Amino acid sequence: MKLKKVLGLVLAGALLSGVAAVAACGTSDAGGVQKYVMEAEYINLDGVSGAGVSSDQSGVEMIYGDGTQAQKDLGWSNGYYVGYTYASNLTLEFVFNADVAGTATIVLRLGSEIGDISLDPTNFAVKLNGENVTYSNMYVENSLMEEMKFYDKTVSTTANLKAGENKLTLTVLTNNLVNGAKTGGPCVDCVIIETASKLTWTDKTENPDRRGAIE
Ligand SMILES: [Ca+2]
Repeated sequence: MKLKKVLGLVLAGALLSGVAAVAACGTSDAGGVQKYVMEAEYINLDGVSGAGVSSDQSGVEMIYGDGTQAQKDLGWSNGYYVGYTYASNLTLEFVFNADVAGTATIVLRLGSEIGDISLDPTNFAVKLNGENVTYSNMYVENSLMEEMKFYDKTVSTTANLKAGENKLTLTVLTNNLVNGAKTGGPCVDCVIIETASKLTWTDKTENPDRRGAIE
């Protein structure tokens, strides 16, 4: 009897915290603006050819992390991120649908393992539906792959989403970010979009498990 009561309380507590969590990541202000998180590890990485500092990786092999709690605790959204972006014209494509046209704030969650880097539109292009998003310099501090620190960088507060399909692309342009000599890019954890438009997309949640498979 006593045990049942305790269990009941624990369950009630879990339910309450569950409700709180849903509310926290749902509508965040009176204007109906919602925050959407698109994980880099769940986009279509097929055909994306990456390169690393000590090893080259492509496609889903560019995903780093195991989705562990420890990795989530490091601040990695969902416990994975995409690295090995050190190739000219490497493009990560985030495709989503908006129910209606509207404006959006776009935030990139980025890290670096190639030293402290400064990203700008000349070495790292951000485009929405083919149009350049002109952002100001993003400084990203160095960290180790296994202890990657991510920083939220706002690239636009006035992005125009169209009704229907939208495509946000991040492209590494030829640069000398690696030791002042070779093309480099950031590690990408996720993209955060805040908008009153209702966004939907399909996550390729199978991506991390496809690593190591011979295809
Ligand atoms: Ca992530």
